[in-house]
Amino acid sequence: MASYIFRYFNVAGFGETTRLLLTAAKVDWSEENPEWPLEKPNQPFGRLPVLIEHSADGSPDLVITESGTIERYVARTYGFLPADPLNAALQEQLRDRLNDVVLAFFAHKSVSEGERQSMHDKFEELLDKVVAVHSELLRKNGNNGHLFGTELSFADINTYAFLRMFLINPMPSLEHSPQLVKAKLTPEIAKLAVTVEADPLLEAFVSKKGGLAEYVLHKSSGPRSSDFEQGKLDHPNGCPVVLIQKSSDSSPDLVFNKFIAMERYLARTYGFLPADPSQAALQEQLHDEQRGVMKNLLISVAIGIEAAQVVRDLVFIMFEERLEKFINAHTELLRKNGNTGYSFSSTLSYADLMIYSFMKLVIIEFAQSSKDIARRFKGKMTPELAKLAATVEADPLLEAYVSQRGKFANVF
Ligand SMILES: N[C@@H](CCC(=O)N[C@@H](CS)C(=O)NCC(=O)O)C(=O)O
Repeated sequence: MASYIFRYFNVAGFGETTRLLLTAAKVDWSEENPEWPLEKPNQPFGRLPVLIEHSADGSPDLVITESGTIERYVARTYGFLPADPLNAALQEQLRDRLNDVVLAFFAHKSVSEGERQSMHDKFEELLDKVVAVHSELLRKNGNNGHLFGTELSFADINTYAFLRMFLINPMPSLEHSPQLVKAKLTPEIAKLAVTVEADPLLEAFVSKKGGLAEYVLHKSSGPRSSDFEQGKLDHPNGCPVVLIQKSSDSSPDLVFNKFIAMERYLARTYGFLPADPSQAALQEQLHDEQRGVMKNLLISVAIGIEAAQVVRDLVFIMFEERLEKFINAHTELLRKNGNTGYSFSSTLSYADLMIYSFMKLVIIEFAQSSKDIARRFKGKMTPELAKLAATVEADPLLEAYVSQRGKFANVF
């Protein structure tokens, strides 16, 4: 098997896709960071990157330059680009378009103050377009975190490299880019980033160079998860959870002790509730309905054995009716959304998280305290809701949660 030397500067830049491809291809390769401009005359076109291939049979080394050419050569050789020209072209055009965005970014940095704004607008226009096109392609591909098919491809790697270049450790000239690019990320693109990083072929790369999760999982410029603390209120009747958002300046910490306010604040801040009020209300009303079911359920548990049988029966019937309505309405919603496992569109939303945690509470936690209710609830479960549970748990955004708290979807 051939081995490789990859020559580039010690930055992501035009080299990151090739590094990722060589890593994913599991070939023998090393990197050289030449002294510059001392080594400039020794490069075929006086610029980097350059790839040197030592063949296994002793034939002369192959030296190629131009980042796009190198990337395609490695991608084709190791099966990250399809052999079929049309399907390959569909991926290659994405790479060229991403490259245009990078060039537009550098162009706006290098012009005079007077021209900067219009060049910046041009860069943003190109960036918005690639974000929209990539997000649409990801949705069309079933939002599985891949742009094409179900496996890591040239297009996935390229897009991921683009994100790394702007988000992680940018060069001095990319100084303000992380906030700008981060603000434009869509859930589909964030999912691509976590999916690419979770690919075993890239394990070595990610563990050596660090991952993007911290950057892409927080789409807004709101606080990071590390800025939160879960506190305990000395509450006489339980409900001890409180969320404290620590302030980074001298302003006071923000303390929430009402579940709904807390959940909606987080959901809005991190893009799990749409900004559009009517779209958000569609999700919020589901939660309000779920609270109604929960209240009925708690009454039927609290009423205990002291109450007359007829009262207990009545309360239980009311609970079951409301529960059935709730389950049917949500099942219908899932069907209307193409039974993708998501309640709305093709990404994780507040509604998905709400119904998931409700099912978990009633089926798993009630199995300890109120076996009968847990059994009845489970009996009413529909395939659509079971799929939602599995989809939520398979979402890379919840990987850390699931690995810590276990899978609930196995119950079905
Ligand atoms: N079109 C070339 C551009 C290469 C390029 O601009 N390389 C820069 C680094 S990103 C370089 O070598 N700069 C040093 C120099 O020009 O002396 C490619 O995509 O490979």
